[in-house]
Amino acid sequence: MTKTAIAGYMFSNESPESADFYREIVDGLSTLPRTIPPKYFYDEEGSRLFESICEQPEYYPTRTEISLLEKHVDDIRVLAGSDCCLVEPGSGSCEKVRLLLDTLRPTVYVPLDISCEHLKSAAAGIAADYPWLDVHAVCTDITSEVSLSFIPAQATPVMFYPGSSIGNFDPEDAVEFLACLAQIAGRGGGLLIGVDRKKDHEILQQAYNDAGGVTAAFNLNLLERANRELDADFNVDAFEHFASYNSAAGRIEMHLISTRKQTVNIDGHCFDFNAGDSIHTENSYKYTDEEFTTLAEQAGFTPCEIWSDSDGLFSLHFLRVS
Ligand code: AVJ
Repeated sequence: MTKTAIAGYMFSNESPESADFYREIVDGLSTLPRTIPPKYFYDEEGSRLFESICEQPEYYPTRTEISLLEKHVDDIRVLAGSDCCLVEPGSGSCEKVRLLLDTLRPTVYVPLDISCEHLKSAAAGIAADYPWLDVHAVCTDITSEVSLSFIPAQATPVMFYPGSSIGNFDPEDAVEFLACLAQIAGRGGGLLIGVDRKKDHEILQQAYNDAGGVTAAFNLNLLERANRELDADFNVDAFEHFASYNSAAGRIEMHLISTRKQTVNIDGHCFDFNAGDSIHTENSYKYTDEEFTTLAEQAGFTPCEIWSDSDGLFSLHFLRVS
């Protein structure tokens, strides 16, 4: 683990990224259905593409959540309390938290992310723009164990998990992850979380098949990344982006589909594909408010407040550890 500290800004690195990518891609392609975990989308290029997805007209979650945060920041402040420590797992570009900082005035802001360079620059940007704020960034895989022993004892931890990233977990795993957030926050701690709602399938379909092809590029970047970082020889032109709503499961599924019969080599491992064979790269579950509240209750949270937009596309929940 490496640590870098300047006044008011601290960075810790706990991420052994590349080795895990190699193991998980080889394991994921060795059994059917073939899978690659979505956390590997977010290398530098993937993080950049994700930010571009958020600006696409079809991708409503980001702008809808931003307007909810802006509209309800005073209510959020009341629920978060006057001495909170804001912890953001999967902080990405640290943009949304800016909507909260001036009003919440947390003692410490703790962004956690798997993409180290992206995290470093985003966290340093926050430290520079909010000189009164202590920023302690930790580069880590948030699905692994995270210890935040440096959080001041008197501060109330408030976990901030925007973007409906909870949708990447299967419901049982979501409960387990939420229970980890409850554990980090501790009794009386808070959780402010964005959840994408179930809705008209056409709206969902378009949000994951934008006309600009950015989501397709984001999906295909997984293969480019394997070629860049591992000794892989994916022919990226021989795979196609596919995203569709699976209404039985209540989730958008993203796949990469082989357009022809081909063999891919990854550092001596061979993987055969027929035309039409899929690599399942992401699930994005959609929840009614009732469904999500039930999951959160199973994880040890008590619901406090739910905000939604007038079209009912997205919901923002504040919960407290029971
Ligand atoms: C970051 C997981 C919330 O599921 O909408 C966007 C990722 N994938 N477009 C989502 C994503 C394709 C996004 N999350």
